[in-house]
Amino acid sequence: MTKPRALITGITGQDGLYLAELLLAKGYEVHGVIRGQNNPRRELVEQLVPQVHQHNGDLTDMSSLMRALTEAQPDEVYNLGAISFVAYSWENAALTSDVTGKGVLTMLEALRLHTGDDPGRVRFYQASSSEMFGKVQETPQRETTLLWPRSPYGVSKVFGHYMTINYRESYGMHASSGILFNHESPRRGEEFVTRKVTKAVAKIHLGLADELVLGNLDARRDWGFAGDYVEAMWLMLQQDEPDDYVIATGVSHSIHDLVDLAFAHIGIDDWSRFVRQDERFRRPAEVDTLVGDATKARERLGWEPKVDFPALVRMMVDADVEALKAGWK
Ligand code: NDP
Ligand code: GDR
Repeated sequence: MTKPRALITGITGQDGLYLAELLLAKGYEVHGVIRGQNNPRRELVEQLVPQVHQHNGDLTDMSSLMRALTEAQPDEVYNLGAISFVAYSWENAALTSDVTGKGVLTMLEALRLHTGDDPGRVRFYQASSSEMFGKVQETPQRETTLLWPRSPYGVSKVFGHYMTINYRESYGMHASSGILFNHESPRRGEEFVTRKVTKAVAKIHLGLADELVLGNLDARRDWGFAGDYVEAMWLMLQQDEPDDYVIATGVSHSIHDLVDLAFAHIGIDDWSRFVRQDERFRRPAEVDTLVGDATKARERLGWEPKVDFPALVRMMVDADVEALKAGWK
C-alpha cells in the first residue's frame, strides 16, 4: 500500500515539528517547505524528524510552492508558515501582511493550479488563530463569533481565514481552517510569554538569572499543549467535508497565573522580588481576554485536549531546567 503524503509549510516552527512527528507515526511520507539560503532551523528538522523530505520555498514565492507541490505530490497540505509573533507585527506590518496574509492566497493559488480540474483531490489546512477574535464580541468565542482583530498579525490571519473559505466555496477545494487558541510546549519560541517565563524561572532556579521583565500581567489566554492541537489539524483533514473549527481548552488564565504556577513549581510563592514590569513589552492594542468553545470539534472530530494548563507549565519549566543543566543553551 502506498503511504499517504503530506506537505507542511512552517515545518521548522513549534507546530510543524509536532505535526511532522504525528504524521510520521501515522505512516505518512512527510515533506516540509524550508525558507532561506542557510536557515539555522534546518538542523533542528534534521535532528528531530530526519525522515522529512525538505523543499526550499517561501510563502511569498509562488513558483517555489508550485515546485514543492510537484516534487512532493501531497494528499494533504498543512499551511503553518507565518510571521507569528503578534508584537513584531506592528513593527513589520507590511511584511506580516505579505507572509501571514497574502502568503495564504499564494499557497491556495499554487494548490489550485497544481490540482487542475480536480481541486478537491488535495486536502488543505489553514492555521487560523484566536487572535482574529481580538476585541471579543462574544464569550466564549466560537466559529460564528464576529472577528475583530487588534494587530496587523490578526488582520492578516483574518484575510487568510476568509481566503480559505472563499477557495472552498469558489472552487470546491477541501480546505479547512483551524481557529486555534494559544498552544505551547518546550519547543515554543522564546519570544512568546509562556516560554519567556518558564526559561527565566528555570534560570532563576539554577542561579543563572535574578530577574524576569514582562509587560501586561492582566491579559488572559486559553492555553493548551501544542502536541494535542496538531492532532486536531490532522482530524480536520480526515473529515469527508471541509469546515472550520475552534480548538481550545475552554479555560482561561492570566499572565499572573502563569507566573504563579511557574514559580510555585520551583518552590517560590512570593515572586515579586524577581518580576519587573516594563512598558516596552506592552502592545499598542491588547487582546485582553480569550477563551474558546471547542464544542464543535469535540462533537464532530472527537477531539479533546489532554494536558491542562498547570501540567503544561510544569512540563515547560522542567524541560528548560533539564536543557540548561545539559548545557544545550
Ligand atoms: P512558529 O513561529 O513557531 O513557526 C512559524 C513557521 O513559519 C516557521 O517554520 C517559519 O520558518 C515559517 N515562516 C516564516 N516566514 C515564512 C515564509 N516567508 N515562508 C515560509 N515559511 C515561513 O509558529 P507556530 O508553530 O507556533 O504556529 C504555526 C502556525 O499556527 C502559524 O501560522 C501561527 O500563526 C499559527 N497559530 C499558532 C498558534 C500558537 O499558539 N502557537 C495559535 C494559532 C495559530 P523559519 O523557521 O524559517 O522562521
Ligand atoms: P499571543 O502570544 O500574542 O497571544 O499570540 P504571546 O505569548 O506573545 O502573548 C500573550 C499575552 O502575554 C502578554 N505579555 C507578554 N507577551 C510577550 N510575548 N512577552 C512579554 O514580555 C509579555 N508580557 C505580557 C501579551 O501582551 C499577550 O497579552 C500567540 C502567537 O502564537 C500567535 O501566533 C497565535 O496566533 C496566538 O498566540 C493565538
